[in-house]
Amino acid sequence: MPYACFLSKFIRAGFSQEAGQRGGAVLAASPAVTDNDFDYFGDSCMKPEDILKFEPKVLSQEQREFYFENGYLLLENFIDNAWLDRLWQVTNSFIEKSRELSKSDQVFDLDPSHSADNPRLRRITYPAAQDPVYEEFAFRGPIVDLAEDLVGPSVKYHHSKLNFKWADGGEEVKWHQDIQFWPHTNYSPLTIGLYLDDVDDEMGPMGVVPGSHRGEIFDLYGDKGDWVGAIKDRDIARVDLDKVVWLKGPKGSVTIHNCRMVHGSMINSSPRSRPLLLHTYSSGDALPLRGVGTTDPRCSELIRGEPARWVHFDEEPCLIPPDWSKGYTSIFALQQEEEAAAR
Ligand SMILES: O=C(O)CCC(=O)C(=O)O
Repeated sequence: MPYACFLSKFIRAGFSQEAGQRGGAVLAASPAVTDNDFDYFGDSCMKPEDILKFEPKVLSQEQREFYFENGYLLLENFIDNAWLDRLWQVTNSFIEKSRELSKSDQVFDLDPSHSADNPRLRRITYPAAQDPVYEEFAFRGPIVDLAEDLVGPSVKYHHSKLNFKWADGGEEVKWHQDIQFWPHTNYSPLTIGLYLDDVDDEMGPMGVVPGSHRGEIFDLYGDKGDWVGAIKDRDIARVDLDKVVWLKGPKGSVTIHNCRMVHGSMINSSPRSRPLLLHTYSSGDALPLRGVGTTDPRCSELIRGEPARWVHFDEEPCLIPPDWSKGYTSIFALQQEEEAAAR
């Protein structure tokens, strides 16, 4: 059943926020199951209704239902200062290292105006593969519990990145959906972002369009047939951008968005940078397609639960991206190159 059809059935069945009381009764009548008594080796696949039957680790049942219905969550102050201090220590060491570089490489994606005196990083690629602190955070940190509550009980890691959006003009990320960059057999993947610093409106917070994860999957190729990684103007007209929610908050706040969510962010016009550490996870029964869409060395590694014996295929088709197995820079580079070519 396509995700959208499932969602409408799920909502009709009484799990929606509007039907809160009825939903509560349904949930109360269905006691939480444990990994041991759930037959996920059988013919079932991990759809929202199955995931919700498991006892949550950190989220409330209302927050999980909100995520499935709206496609996103914002959790303010979710990560404590001890973690933030450790992550900042390693992040500062990467910023220092970047001073030695004059052009982007496989780890550092640099803004065109980057220099040794004035480092301007756009992105660190696959941070979890670059340093043990990032690795611990991605594979065993508190966000893995969040992933488990929304895709579990089996969770697979897909990739990580640290988007800086540097001060005074850090680039925008145009409206797009993620799943076309790295198609999977189903639409369970989600991305969890951590703001390493306080983020306000001026700093280019992540913007999401609630419910758009239940809508169409857009073509991210441009009119010349080249990949632009952004939704075309004439297509975005079909999305209700009046509904955009800007996800901002104090440092330690966490954003979560589904892989079909229409999202983006504006230029950072403030004098402060906006480091957002992002990790993508999927249900254990989702397999990445097309050369897996990332060269993260630990892509598709199972980090919670048991390996799936059956793969879950959603019947709704997904766009196939170009073959990036020989190299991928960043969404910033791809979207900005397209802009330059159009000028
Ligand atoms: O950094 C951001 O604001 C958004 C990043 C994003 O959407 C992406 O990298 O796919």
